[in-house]
Amino acid sequence: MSKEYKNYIGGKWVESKSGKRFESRNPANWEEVIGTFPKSTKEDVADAVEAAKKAFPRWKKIPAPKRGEILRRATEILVERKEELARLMTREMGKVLKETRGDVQEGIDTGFYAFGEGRRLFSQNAPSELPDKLALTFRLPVGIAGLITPWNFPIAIPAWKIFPALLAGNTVVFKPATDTPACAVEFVKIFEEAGLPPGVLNIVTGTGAEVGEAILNHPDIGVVAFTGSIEIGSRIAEVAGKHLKKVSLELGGKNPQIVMPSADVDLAVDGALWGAFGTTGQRCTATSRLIIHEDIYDEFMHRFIERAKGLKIGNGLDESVEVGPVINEAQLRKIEMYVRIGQEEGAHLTLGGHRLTDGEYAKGWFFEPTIFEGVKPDMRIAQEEIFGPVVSVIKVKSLDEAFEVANGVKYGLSSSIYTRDLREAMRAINELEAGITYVNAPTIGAECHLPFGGVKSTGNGHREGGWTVYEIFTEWKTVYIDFSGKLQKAQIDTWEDME
Ligand code: UN1
Repeated sequence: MSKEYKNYIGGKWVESKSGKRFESRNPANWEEVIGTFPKSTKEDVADAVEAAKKAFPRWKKIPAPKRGEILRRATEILVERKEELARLMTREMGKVLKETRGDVQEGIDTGFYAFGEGRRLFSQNAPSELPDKLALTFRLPVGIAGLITPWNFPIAIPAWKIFPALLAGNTVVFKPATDTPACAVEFVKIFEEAGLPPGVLNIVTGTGAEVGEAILNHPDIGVVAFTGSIEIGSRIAEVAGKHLKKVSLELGGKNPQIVMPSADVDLAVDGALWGAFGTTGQRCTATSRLIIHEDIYDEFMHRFIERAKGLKIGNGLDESVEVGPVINEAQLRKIEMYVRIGQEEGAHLTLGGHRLTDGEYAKGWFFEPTIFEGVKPDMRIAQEEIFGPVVSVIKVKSLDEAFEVANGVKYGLSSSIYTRDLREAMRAINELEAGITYVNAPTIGAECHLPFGGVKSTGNGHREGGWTVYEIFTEWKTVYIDFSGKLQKAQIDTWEDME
């Protein structure tokens, strides 16, 4: 049944001033409309910013542990709704139920972590260089946070941004991806039910070109956090730079899994299957390059291809399905384009490469798990993010060559090495240019309480997750308290003057 959803601005559910709507459809069956949503404009964003601005002074004054309690209530509601939201997410976004449950769970973990952080938000003190003077620091909220999120983790990624932004005392204008607005609106309803004051969290649905741009260009938004593509990310950095906004970007990857001859091959195959084809390859942490040492190549590839052939593709609501559809037609076309590019570049298409259209697949965006062998490191299929169930396999002669290949891309999010040799593992930790390195585990599956993000063009130096996300959503205030009762001069008074 299709629902009519609205924007949530200043504690009220409202239509867009445009009067227009857009649809969200099920990628496993495009005849199913999940809901219709306001196609919002600059004016709607201005209203949301106004509401967030009005709510900010009061929200900021509530002590962080008390803000945390409201977020804990929201998280408890999320726990109760886990199954319902997971089912909605599978219908709206396509990934299989086990994974959508995991997605909601990641939101839950993040919410409880933020609740705990309400009693921490640690700052540091340092000795003053002058007597009878204290030097302290505090974290302050930035102000209004503009949060722009992707469709591949429809609850987890909004949760990563919303919970810490709110806990730190910011108010929020949230623009979810146009492919998953139902999950986003349902998530916002939970905060309303938990008693979040009006205006503290606002959602405005619509396109990047309208709503996203309006957020970027609004002078009253102090910090923008975005997860998505390099193209949009650099546009955001450019505009935010012009307006001197804080900005945090997480922009994808071309994540390698290295397999060395000493590896437990079955474990490495398990990891590669999950990393490359889990979430239909649509994670920014997905394994999109397998870098396999020549001595183990045939053994690994034989088992990997056999297992990949057996993966069950279908509607994610069927608990036995392992690989759901891709998100939409545009994404499917992009994957098809990369398959063509790979073939033209001379890579060998070992498995898959086609869209599925028969029977139950007829009305969905299903694509076969796809393996390219004979890939050279400089081919486009080894360099560019495809964001689908496509993995490029590169054969190497040594660990040094594996590092060179792994590091030879502009991205640097996640990475993995399978080896039983401690020296190889330690070298990988040192030498892989990535924000995350796994040893004997796949490139996906980061945990919410540790820093998440990447180096090089994957981001702009920030880390979401863990304690580091609070650097994004707070500003430091340094306080000096001089209780000497006289004028003391830093850098000028000597210790003899102080005696
Ligand atoms: C993403 O794809 O943008 O580490 C996030 C992982 C998940 C998060 C992925 N916890 O794979």
